[in-house]
Amino acid sequence: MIQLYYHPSPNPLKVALFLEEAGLPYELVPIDTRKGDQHGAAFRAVNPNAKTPALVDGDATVFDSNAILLYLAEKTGQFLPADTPAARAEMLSWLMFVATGIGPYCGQAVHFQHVAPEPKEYAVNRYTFEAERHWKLVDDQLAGKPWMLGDDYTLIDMAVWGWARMIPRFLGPEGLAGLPNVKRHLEAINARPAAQRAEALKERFAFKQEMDADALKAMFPGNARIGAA
Ligand SMILES: N[C@@H](CCC(=O)N[C@@H](CS)C(=O)NCC(=O)O)C(=O)O
Repeated sequence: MIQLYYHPSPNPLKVALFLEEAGLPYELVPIDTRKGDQHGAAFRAVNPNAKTPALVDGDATVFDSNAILLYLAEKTGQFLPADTPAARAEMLSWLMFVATGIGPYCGQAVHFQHVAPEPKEYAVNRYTFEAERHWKLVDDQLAGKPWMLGDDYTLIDMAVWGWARMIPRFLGPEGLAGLPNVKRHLEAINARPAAQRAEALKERFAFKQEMDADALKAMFPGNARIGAA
């Protein structure tokens, strides 16, 4: 049985979506990052980077959400583009774009807008600008086609969905208005039963909601070096 180390946040959600879409049996191992579970020895043995998600499948252990998506797609042969060098090149390009662009810039845009102490104008501007620029590239890619790679729903659509759900949190309540193709794509995935099941997984656990001093310490241990909360 596959074990998904899970917290109801954007990167684990993409993997949950894949597992639900593929109909693979799996169990959840909750990692409450606001309580510091990610730093425990048991989880660090699975993911030395101490972040969710991670996945164990028999003797295979894989961490980093986009690596997990590729692992599952290759394992099952599902949600992959055509098996040609050109189609695989396009898929890998967008997967790495999500891994190195969408994820980090959106994550930092959330962090600096909602968590970081003042002064933060420079960082808010930089990460919000870059997040918006990345989403405009996704919007352009989706123009005139239903899915990121064309006519077929693939792992790239799932990778994009994890963070697209959060756009209002870092581009504001009207953030999707300037991204009509992203909005249409997000709504199409949200309407899928697998996405609704993935979103509902959080109801199974009582994850900590408060971003109190202990949660800040668990999630941003580097703050201690500068005496920040
Ligand atoms: N590159 C990693 C990033 C993972 C990541 O930042 N996960 C967040 C949740 S979306 C997390 O576990 N945060 C807790 C922490 O940083 O302590 C991936 O794509 O899986």
